[in-house]
Amino acid sequence: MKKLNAIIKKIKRAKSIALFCHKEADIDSIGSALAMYEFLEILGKSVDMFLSEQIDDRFKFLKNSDKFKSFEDLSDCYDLLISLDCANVLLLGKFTDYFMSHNNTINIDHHKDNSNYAKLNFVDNVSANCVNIYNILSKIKFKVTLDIANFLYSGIIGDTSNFTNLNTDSMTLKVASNLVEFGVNTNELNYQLFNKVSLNKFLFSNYLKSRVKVYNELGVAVMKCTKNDVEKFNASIDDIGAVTSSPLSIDCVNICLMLSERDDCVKCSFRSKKDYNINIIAKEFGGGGHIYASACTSDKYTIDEFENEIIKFINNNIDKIKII
Ligand SMILES: [Mn+2]
Repeated sequence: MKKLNAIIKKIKRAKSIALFCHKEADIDSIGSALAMYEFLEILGKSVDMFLSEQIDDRFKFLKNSDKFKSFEDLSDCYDLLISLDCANVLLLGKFTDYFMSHNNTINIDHHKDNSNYAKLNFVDNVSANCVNIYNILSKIKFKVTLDIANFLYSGIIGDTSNFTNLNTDSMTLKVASNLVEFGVNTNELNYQLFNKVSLNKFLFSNYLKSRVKVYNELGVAVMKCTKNDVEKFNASIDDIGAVTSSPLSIDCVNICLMLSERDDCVKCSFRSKKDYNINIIAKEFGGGGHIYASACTSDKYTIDEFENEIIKFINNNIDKIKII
């Protein structure tokens, strides 16, 4: 409550506020920003939202999604900066230096391994950062609008994969239930965020799945996506993310990896079933995240080398990765 009061005090004092999502922003980060944007506008603040990249097409149906600004639009005019859903300062991408050099910053996040990099840190390890935003707004008795409810519900179903991930707890469902009472159209948001695909994306996802490699003795599945694949299907980073956890459906698979070539590195995203802490693997390679969903990158290995190194590590440490 003390932290909450401090946040509200900072917000009340500020005239102009900038909101920042993490790079490769997902719907939890974007939903958090859109909800805060509307809340702060209602309070009469001058607000801007910033993204490291262009917003993903899938999120363009959301109100105000066209209001996100890019690094080039950044100026020195903000009294207060707020990062949303960013576990560490490097995830702020191009905005890292700007954020760290400002003397009035707030970090609102839900990652357990958050590095508390802002002047004021509100970190609560709930299922989605949108749950944090909801909790903040409800504690100060702010009346959530239907638009804000839509943003927050979107972030929650994003980070819980529609209430199917292991992070889905009773608080998640209670908050979601409250948001539904504000009139959220769950069916429409579910279609927009999970089921709606273009033919290309449909084919891209089937292509990646068709090339899955299973290490039977380890219970590990690996999918790989090269730059060529992305080009061939005109896919986006988010399209890769949408396929990442799919091999967990396979009965003999406990851990899955999605390796993808990026401009300057290879990224590996991990997902696991209950009883497997894949954060250990991501950390070993300089990354981070959650117990059941983590990621790391490498700028020294090729995609095949990175796969080999990670498989080697899993092979040698499977006893540590398995939660007893
Ligand atoms: Mn999140």
